[in-house]
Amino acid sequence: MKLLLLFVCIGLSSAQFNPNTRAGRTTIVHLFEWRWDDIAAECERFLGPNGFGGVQVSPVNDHIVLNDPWRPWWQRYQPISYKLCSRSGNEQQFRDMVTRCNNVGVYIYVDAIINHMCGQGGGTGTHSSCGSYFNAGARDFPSVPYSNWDFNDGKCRTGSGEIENYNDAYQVRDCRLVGLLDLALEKDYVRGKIADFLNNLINIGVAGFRLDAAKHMWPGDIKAITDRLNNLNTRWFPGGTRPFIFQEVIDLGGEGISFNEYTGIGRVTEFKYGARLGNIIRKWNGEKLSYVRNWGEGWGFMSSNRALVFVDNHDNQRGHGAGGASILTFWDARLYKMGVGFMLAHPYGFARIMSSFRWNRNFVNGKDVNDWIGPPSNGDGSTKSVPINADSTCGDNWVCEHRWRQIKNMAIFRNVVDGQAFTNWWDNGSNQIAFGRGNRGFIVFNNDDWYMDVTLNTGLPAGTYCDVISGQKEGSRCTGRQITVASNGNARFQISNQDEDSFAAIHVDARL
Ligand code: QV4
Ligand code: CA
Repeated sequence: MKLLLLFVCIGLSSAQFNPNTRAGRTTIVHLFEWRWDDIAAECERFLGPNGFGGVQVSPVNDHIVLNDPWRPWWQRYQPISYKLCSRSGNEQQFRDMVTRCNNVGVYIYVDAIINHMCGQGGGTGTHSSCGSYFNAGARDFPSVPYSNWDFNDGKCRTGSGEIENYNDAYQVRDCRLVGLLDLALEKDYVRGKIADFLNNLINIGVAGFRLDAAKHMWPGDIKAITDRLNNLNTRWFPGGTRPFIFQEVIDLGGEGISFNEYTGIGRVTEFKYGARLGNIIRKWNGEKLSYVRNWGEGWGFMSSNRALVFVDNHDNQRGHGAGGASILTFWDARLYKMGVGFMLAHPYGFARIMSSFRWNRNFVNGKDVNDWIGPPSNGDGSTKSVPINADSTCGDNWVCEHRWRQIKNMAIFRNVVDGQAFTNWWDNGSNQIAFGRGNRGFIVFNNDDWYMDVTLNTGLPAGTYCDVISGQKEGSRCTGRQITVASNGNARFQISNQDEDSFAAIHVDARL
């Protein structure tokens, strides 16, 4: 009996590391600032048919509405209550989206802002997405309700009440992050309000949560809240399924707080991943692509089964958060596709693809002063719908990286090779590398400034394969490069550094 109990406990706790994606689906997409109606349509017309596992959505709850600057994207990181209305839509639209996406096997992961409410300078009134009244100065949020008993003002020991030193774990947790009113998460009442908010979302059908600003919450408080969460809705998930938890903890090393304080609760964002990959692919500081032979734990990253990995995120693609100038984004499209292609081919971590909107950057002294600009919107501040062009790209300044052929095909590649070992490594000692995933997939990169012409052992069965980067398999033909694998598994790869994309990938589902 004891053994059984032990297994049950391990089963319960370990399940929060499991993304809960449908079998054979390995990747989620952050549809940043998309409207619920558009996400539902995208699940049915694109994400389901192409095997994506899920969508991270922008914060779903009542948030402050700001006019100065005009409706910045970050207003949604300033909660006013836990009612489900935001710039992306109302509760009914949210419910419809979850049902429609779940029904095609694309699950929903909510960006949960539970460390704080709005900025201390948020003022008084009903300037919120649900029209809820609040008074930031008085810590009064009647639509929850929260009052000044529910905030950390008295607990913070810095003069300003704000975080002043990231090496002091107490400040980082108990003081205000950039002026955001810090919730007293040790209080049963506050934990209860947050658990109710998240359980309401679980009952609607969501599969898990991104815990925003997790570094600013005591691990014990987070655990006390996640332990109160219901199992997922059995309309779509097996009985006893625990919500997937991934915590935003920026840890590039050298701070007072470390990621491993959180890896017992759920997965953690591995920010070292994107920061180092950007350096390598940009070939900065003498970094070479051949160095990634031991990529993952070998580079000091957290264990693969605790890591949530990404090339860029909504913060560091615009200079917020961590990573700096090395971060690859859609603005550097050719390098970005290599970075995302590498992430999706390599077995380390659970992968998230960023899907962005374009804004008119304006660099002043090296900083983009337009980093606040919100999504494509109409004159009244409402967010524009996402138009899909005939060539399957998106219009109206929605970037839709997830729809780029190279990225969509690498998401499929990741599904095809899921569970297969990292094999058949080759490198030229510089920036040309290749590796396989068991006998189901193989990828080759040329990031040197010269032509690449090599014959490599792919580990794949003999046949004629379509390169899914320069094209794809359509019917009985390849629209791009064709690669012939001989009976001994060898194949010749000729990749020019002048090619549109200087990498090639083949897998057993793209064989003629
Ligand atoms: C300003 C001053 C404060 C002052 C305050 C008065 O800086 O000193 O006390 O006014 O009200 C916006 C403004 C910021 C302003 C703040 C509060 O940019 O200048 O403070 O509002 O009014 C996003 C944006 C922030 C934004 C915030 C709230 O990035 O710029 O702040 O939303 O709207 C650390 C954390 C990490 C965090 C990262 C950005 O460890 O957890 O910083 N990342 C997450 C999210 C991120 C979000 C938050 C956390 C906050 O990914 O998008 O910040 O929810 O590394
Ligand atoms: Ca806090």
